[in-house]
Amino acid sequence: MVIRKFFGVILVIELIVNVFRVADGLSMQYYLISCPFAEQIVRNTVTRALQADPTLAAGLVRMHFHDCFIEGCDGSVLIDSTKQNTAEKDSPANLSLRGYEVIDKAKEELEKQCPGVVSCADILAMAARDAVFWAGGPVYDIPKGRKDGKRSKIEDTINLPSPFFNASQLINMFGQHGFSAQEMVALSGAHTLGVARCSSFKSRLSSVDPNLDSDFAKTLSKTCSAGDNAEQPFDATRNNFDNLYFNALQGKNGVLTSDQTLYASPQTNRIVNGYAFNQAMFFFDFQRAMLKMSLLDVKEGSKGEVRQNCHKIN
Ligand code: HEM
Ligand SMILES: *[C@@H]1O[C@H](CO)[C@@H](O)[C@H](O)[C@H]1NC(C)=O
Ligand SMILES: CC(=O)N[C@H]1CO[C@H](CO)[C@@H](O)[C@@H]1O
Repeated sequence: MVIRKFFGVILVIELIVNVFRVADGLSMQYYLISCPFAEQIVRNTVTRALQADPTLAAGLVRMHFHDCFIEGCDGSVLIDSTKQNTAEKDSPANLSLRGYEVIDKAKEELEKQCPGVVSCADILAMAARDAVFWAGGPVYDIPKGRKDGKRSKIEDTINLPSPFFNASQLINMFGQHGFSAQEMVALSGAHTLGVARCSSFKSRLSSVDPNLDSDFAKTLSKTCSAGDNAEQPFDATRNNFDNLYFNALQGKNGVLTSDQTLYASPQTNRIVNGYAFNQAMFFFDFQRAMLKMSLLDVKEGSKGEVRQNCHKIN
């Protein structure tokens, strides 16, 4: 009797595991059995970190983007360089990635609760999602089950878009990852958070740029008078996720060439106007595009590992 009950319970557990974890693939409930509080642990860690420093929301969102565009969303952006290998994070293109310590903190908590289970790639994807919501943006669920990659090379970072790109080049590069022009513009809306440093836009100031408002050009010059690392917020509310970024583009107050080109180019102008007019539409498109981005070239099952320490491969 007892034995039959015991096997019954095992059967039910197996059933649940099979229903929610489709082979090695990703799923919404991937950690339901193996680490039921994974989502809460990440969310609590992110919340605490952002309460202490709200500017880190931008850092987490940008880090997830850089992770996904190089080698897929596999935590490669988190790996440290070694004597034999210069990693992505030491590329000039990584510029000023921020928020590594938030991922480390979440990983530490997760390793206490369920050692060796939750990948760094999943932690980063969840943290970016939670940061968007914390800053006032849309809420959305993402599948989990990404495995961590074993490659992180500085030369791969040429696959990141340049702030000097025009709209055709942006459409082209995002197109290579399967995104439409509309999705590219929606994702660029992440620049509603955070700042750019003078070195990323100062070349715009050396001649008169017809796509740059003359008063805003003075603002940028003033920022740059404090040096190459001086920070210029992308819009008036750097820690709030809203659609003011798109309103800024309409006023020729875009910070990067790659921002302002979205308004200047006939290929994307209407999309910018749409998002500037309708924040709900921006939020809707953004969360769908982020979900899509979070699935770029993910490594499933034995194609990757769960790193013990997000800074290095096992
Ligand atoms: C469309 C092509 C894109 C280009 C050319 C681009 C370029 C840049 C550059 C140059 C900076 C400033 C870095 C610095 O000066 O320190 C920046 C910041 C940022 N980017 Fe992008 N980006 C693009 C798309 C995206 C996407 C798709 C996301 C996320 C979904 C994103 C999220 C961010 C965030 C949040 C910041 C602010 C970071 C901070 O304040 O720490 N960007 N981006
Ligand atoms: C965008 O840049 C590329 C490469 O520099 C150039 O060939 C192309 O003509 C540019 N497109 C527009 C619309 O300016
Ligand atoms: C060129 C550059 O800014 N590289 C930085 C990339 O990120 C790492 C880790 O934060 C920094 O140590 C590098 O200086």
